[in-house]
Amino acid sequence: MTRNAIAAHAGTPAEPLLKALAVRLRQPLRVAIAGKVKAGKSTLLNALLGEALAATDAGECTKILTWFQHGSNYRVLLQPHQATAVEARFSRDDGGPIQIDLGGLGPADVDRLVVEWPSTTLKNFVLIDTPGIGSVASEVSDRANRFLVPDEGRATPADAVLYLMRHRHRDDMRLLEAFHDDEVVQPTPVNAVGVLSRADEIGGGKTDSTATAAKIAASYRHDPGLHRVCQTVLPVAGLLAFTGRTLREQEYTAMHRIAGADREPLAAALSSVDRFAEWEGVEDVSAEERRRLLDRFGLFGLRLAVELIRAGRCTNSAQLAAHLIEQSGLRQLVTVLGTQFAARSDVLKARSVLMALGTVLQQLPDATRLQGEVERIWAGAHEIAELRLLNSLRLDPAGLAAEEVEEAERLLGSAGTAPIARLGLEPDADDAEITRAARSALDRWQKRAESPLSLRSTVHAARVLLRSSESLLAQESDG
Ligand SMILES: Nc1nc2c(ncn2[C@@H]2O[C@H](COP(=O)(O)OP(=O)(O)OP(=O)(O)O)[C@@H](O)[C@H]2O)c(=O)[nH]1
Ligand SMILES: [Mg+2]
Repeated sequence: MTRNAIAAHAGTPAEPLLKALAVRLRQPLRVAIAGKVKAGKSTLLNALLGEALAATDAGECTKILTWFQHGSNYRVLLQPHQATAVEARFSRDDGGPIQIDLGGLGPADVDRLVVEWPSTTLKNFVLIDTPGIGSVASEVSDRANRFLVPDEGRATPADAVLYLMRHRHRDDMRLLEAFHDDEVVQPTPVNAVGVLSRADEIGGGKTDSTATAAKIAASYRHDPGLHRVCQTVLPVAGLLAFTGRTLREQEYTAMHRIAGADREPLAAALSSVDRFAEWEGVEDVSAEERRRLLDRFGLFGLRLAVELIRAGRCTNSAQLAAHLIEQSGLRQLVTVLGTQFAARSDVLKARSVLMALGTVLQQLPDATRLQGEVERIWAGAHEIAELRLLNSLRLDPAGLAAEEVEEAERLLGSAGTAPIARLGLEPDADDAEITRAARSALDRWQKRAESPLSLRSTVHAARVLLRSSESLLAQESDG
């Protein structure tokens, strides 16, 4: 399709754009990490990468849109506004975040940075770190807003979005709703996943914080406002995940010494950040080391590590690392990324490309034929019909009862695109069970589609679901 379009527009102003779109189809899925200022975006990105590439806390680079993509060499490109990209100098100390030299430019002069880095995660996803929305400098958040919620008619450069929220905030809701303004152009529940970030801090960093965060996230999942705009909300403590993935032997040794202190003074020291910083109770752990441990673990992480070591559940650094990662919720997030984003990668990318292609074609005088082709692809691709229905059911149940909506969403892949997930079967279901369930879904939706009593919107939804059931049956008989 893009090849046809390129041939038809050779030599016209559209050609370079169309070529760029063709390249895009061959690249990994682009996932933007968005959210308000200091939501923990860069820390989560580093946790996903397993190394500290993105700058956290202060620094100019936190105010610039930064793309992290796989490359065989280490390279940083700086793209100024309305000028050609140049290679930027960078340095990195001892596994810390990369320091990028902006060559005398300020954050406002830079459109984006592209960091190319050899990384397994980046082979599957391009990760895009966005500046905090609602930051003090309004021009910074404007830039992030423009990127995530672009002008009407322009496709967003990201195929999917992880939206970090620290607690439900009016601004979060506004932004998420803006995502949803246009079902076709903006990120929608299909490609937006909510993250209740810095989950360890919820409930004052008590050791049951993550359980509290899980409860809050579950209640968000059933919140009709949020359900409309992102498919699920997961609690994640990015800092614990990052520290777990990069834990050093000497950090374990220091935590082991701390855990060996007398119970009462230790508990008092762990009651606040200041107390821990001032505490002189362990000879071999200096004030500087304590400050560093606070940065790495957070108060909750310190308490957790002490508890685990004292209980004899972590006797080496690998075990402590594994516990931190487990508590962080990173595994669940990666699973969702895999089932919701990676499994749909092709269709999400195709969706972005088709949207962009439609926009390019609208601007050309002689494009009617190609535009017709784009529209036919839109209408004909069942995967795209599934995504659209999944989105629209969140807004309007199309005359279906609540249980039917639940079944329909699952069948459309809301909980994963594997047949077992779509049919809501147990993981050990055998082929015969899958076939039986698919056939029964097919019968049900066929009845709905053919019933003279069904509304038009119900008929439309039932037809899409019918095709989804058919393709599950076909997959089973092929396999
Ligand atoms: N306790 C705790 N602290 C966190 C967590 N994630 C991030 N932080 C801390 O929160 C601060 C901000 O984190 P960043 O990752 O820079 O947040 P950001 O959203 O990228 O911030 P901006 O880019 O400036 O908007 C840092 O001090 C982090 O150490 C977390 O899961 N738990
Ligand atoms: Mg940041």
